[in-house]
Amino acid sequence: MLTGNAQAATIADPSTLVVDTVGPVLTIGLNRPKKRNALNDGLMAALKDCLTDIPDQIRAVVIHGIGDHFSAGLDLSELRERDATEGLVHSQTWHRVFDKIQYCRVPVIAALKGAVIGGGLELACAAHIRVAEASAYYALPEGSRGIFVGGGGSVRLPRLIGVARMADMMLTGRVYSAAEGVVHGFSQYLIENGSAYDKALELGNRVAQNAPLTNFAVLQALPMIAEANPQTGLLMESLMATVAQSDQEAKTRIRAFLDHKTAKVRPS
Ligand code: 1HE
Repeated sequence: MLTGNAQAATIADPSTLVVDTVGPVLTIGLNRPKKRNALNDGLMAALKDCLTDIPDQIRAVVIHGIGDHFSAGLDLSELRERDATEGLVHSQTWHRVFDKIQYCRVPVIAALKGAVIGGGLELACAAHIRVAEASAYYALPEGSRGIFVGGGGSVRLPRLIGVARMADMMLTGRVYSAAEGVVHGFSQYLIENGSAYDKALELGNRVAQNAPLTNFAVLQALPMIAEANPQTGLLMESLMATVAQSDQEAKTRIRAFLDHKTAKVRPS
């Protein structure tokens, strides 16, 4: 039986997000700058609602932080009140919210700056692309707070940076800079301060131009293929490739290339 605290987790607080539409991109700003965008129950419920009802015309999502930081992670003032049962419910609630990012219909890009800590890092890990400005830094202070990651971090982060690096972060409190982060897989992009949002928007507009089936294959099939045993993975790949190339959109795009009507692939 859930107690009052666990049930309260489902009440969304819309003021904790700033949501906007920029062309085909939905932008979601974490909006608790005075609390360094710490993730409280109201924000998590609002994020879930926002990701559940993505309008049809949206082709990409950008998640960013309002203020100087992406997110300081779990709102520790709420943690104080939970017992074990509520803690389990809370963790699984976070899993469901971050699953909505990972399994979103459209690519999700996280624009990172300042603190990307604990649950904030877990949120970023669920996105498909991470863009970090030079100010971004990554930490998992759960170890020193006597807790453990609970938002899918132990599943997603080792796949990006490795178990040993994550264990070191949790055991010793090691903090990685944005420059180190791009080398070790925390982010795919490293850019100058003040430009993470614009870069994420640019990438959002870029991925919005892809064939929807390509984005579907990359978001839904690729991660499962990568986790499957090789024989299963190869079969899944063949099936996905066959479905994608039989789509009219693919035929149109390949025809355009053969007719010299599309840009060539050049070094950037
Ligand atoms: C918070 C939180 C928070 C800030 N929960 N209130 N996360 C952490 O352990 C990170 C804790 N936060 C920090 O280390 C620092 O706040 C920052 C490095 C992120 C920013 O420092 P600074 O000097 O810019 O700000 P500040 O003065 O420390 O914080 C401003 C306010 O935000 C202050 O509240 P105020 O009422 O005194 O103004 C802080 O208490 C508040 N604040 N971070 C609650 N996290 C699913 S499991 C996931 C587990 C985790 O995420 S553990 C990691 C938690």
